Amino acid sequence: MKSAFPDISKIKFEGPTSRNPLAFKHYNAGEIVEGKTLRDHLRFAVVYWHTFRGTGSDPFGPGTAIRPWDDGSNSVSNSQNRARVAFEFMEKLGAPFYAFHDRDVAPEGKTLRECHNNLDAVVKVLKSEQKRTGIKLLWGTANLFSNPRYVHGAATSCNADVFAYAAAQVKKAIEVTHELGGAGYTFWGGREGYSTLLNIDMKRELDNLARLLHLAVDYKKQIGFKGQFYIEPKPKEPTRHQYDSDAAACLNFLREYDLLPHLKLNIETNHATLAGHTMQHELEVAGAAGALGSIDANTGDELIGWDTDQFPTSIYLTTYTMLAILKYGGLTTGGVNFDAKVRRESFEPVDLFHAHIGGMDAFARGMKIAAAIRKDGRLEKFVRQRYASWDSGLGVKIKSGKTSLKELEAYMLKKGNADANTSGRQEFLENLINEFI
Ligand code: XLS
Ligand code: NI
Ligand code: NI
Repeated sequence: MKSAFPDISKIKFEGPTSRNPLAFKHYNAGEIVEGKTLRDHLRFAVVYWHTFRGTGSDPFGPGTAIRPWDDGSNSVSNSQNRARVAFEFMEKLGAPFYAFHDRDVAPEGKTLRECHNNLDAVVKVLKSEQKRTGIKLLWGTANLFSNPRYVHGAATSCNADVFAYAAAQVKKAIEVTHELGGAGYTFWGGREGYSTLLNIDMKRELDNLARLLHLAVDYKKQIGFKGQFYIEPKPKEPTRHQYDSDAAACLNFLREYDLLPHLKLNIETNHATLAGHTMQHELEVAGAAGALGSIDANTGDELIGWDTDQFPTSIYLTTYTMLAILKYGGLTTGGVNFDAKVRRESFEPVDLFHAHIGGMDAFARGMKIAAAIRKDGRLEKFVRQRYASWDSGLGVKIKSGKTSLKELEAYMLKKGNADANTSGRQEFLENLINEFI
């Protein structure tokens, strides 16, 4: 096959003093941090939908991206060729994983059978390219939102036939993910939400959403797929309210429908901020529930109120993200998945390299900084000491559940007033973080 990136060779680590834009300054894949290589900690993944299907179109104009390898047709052969290009890109970049929707990799057919056949034809190429390069599938998913049949949602559609179509698509997508040895499978809400409550039976829609997930859990067991299932929170866009609005809402939904043992969360930075939270907050909520699975690494724009899916370059963001991830035991099945796209103005193929190199370097730095903060220990010690009253005497008694309002009243009546508080030291802690950035 003719190279799609003839002027670009394998991206190498050249260290922080390098001025080569096509080299890593911080991501040294084999470097050991906290007992593991950066490659194994970060598990970087390239997303097929933005990187190989993104055109740069926006609501005000068509695509601008120059992709010389793509003939622009919706043919299976163009899709197969694109798959080979994707692997050339990932190989040169040194990304160990990728992720896709069924409809990113293969063209939609007129019937479900045609869709299945198209997908199979491209999966063949993906499989052989995985074998050739050693690049693995982080997760697969089904696109249950682009086709007009999903106008009212997929699992939450008012049309039972649409639920059936979605179920069939999920079944097939899980099968191909399994065939490709995928480490996981993601459910993102697509159009599972509403634009107005005037036409919505919310209870029925939520019941149906849970029903589809249960069917998927059953099927996964049936075919012996061992990958991790994820649910990806997002509060709005495309609908005004997405049911999986944030980590807490997802956890509540999963608990209510007995799904929590079967799904973890895939937390996306831009979705966190759209929900009015920080990434750090969402990671804490997921982590505390034992449900932190994977991350969609990107960032929003502070001045634009939608999912701009930009590549993450803020060292503060990556540091706080890695602090939370390390605190909860690191990424195991999940990864740092760049659900991010180059700007419409960045239309050349080389921009795809700049974007991913920058994101990988930002995360490698965040990882090393987080590890240094943890090794230093002052931050952790401060938090531990802040809660010291819970580790002895009265605190232990309250925690053990062996007390009552009456007893606590008697204790305080005798004492007269609570012990004095100590300072929260926010500024001190912010300065401490800056010592490492
Ligand atoms: C959209 C989501 C989507 C999921 C995969 O906002 O981030 O890209 O990650 O369906
Ligand atoms: Ni995402
Ligand atoms: Ni998103």
